[in-house]
Amino acid sequence: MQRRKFLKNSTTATAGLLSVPLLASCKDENKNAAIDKAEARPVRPIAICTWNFYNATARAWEVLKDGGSALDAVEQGVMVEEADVENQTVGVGGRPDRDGNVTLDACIMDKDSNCGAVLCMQNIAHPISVARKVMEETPHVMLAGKGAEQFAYEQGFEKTDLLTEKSKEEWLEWKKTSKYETPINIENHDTIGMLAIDRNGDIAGGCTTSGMAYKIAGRVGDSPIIGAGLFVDNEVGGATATGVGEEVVRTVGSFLIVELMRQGKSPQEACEEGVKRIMEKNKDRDDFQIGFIAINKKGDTGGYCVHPGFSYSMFTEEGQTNHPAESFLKS
Ligand code: SD4
Repeated sequence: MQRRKFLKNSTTATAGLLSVPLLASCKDENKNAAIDKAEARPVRPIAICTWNFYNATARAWEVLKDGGSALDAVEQGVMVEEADVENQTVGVGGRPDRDGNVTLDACIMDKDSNCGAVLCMQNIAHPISVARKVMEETPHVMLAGKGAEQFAYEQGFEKTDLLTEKSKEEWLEWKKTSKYETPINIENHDTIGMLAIDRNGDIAGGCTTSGMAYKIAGRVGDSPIIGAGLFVDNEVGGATATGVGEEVVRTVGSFLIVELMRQGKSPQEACEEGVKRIMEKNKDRDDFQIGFIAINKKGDTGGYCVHPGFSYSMFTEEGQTNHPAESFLKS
């Protein structure tokens, strides 16, 4: 049963033919200044993602430049990392939990605030696509564990062994001490969260991860939690997170950032405030990394993190760029 019918308006159907369509005007008198300014600007398709994932934004751009939807762009963009065995925080090749099982989390959100998520799912290489199926083919938002896996098989996904030799060897080595740490930066964090705007000016987002390495079996972080690891409001913008998910969940970080943008903050200011809120709750510790990225309806972007070392990747008609993010702590 298909719960959500994607009723496309004529703008959606024809926008791919227009070279520089304008953002649809918003009739709400109470809309904030950030949205007001957006009306005057031409839509500029754009994809941004956490970290330095050039191949992922390049794939998303392929979709966007051909007039594809932001939803397709983020799904196909993050799938690049899910398939990359060298990325040990996402999809195939992800580091396992402490029992040696790779468990994946992902969520996706579209321009109409539809969303879907899978939590703690094993044996499926592309959790983002299963999350999209949850969104489009079920009356639910989240499926977890065995139920998510079973649903994936029913939808035609194949069983895949996600534990690579490299991740297995590292896990066996880790077991000798079994010390759980959350090291800072890309050595242990390379979750991908992606946000895109398409030629219609519509925003979508996706986030996918294998979570924290050597977590307790069953642990779920922020990445598949709508509002924490990802949030999109097509009227305002989107935000997504990487880092220690427990800290992001505590402040519902991505939702917070979108709401701050709604109140008029720029994506950069909103990301900074999001990190500050987390640090205010952690007066006694700073031994973790969090990175937020955000985009508003105009296509302005921002990124901010706790420790230096986080960056985000961007693809627009001007090409690809990487943006080192400012950090709350300077060293
Ligand atoms: C989690 N936020 O499961 C994820 C981990 C992460 O890069 O971002 N790693 O908490």
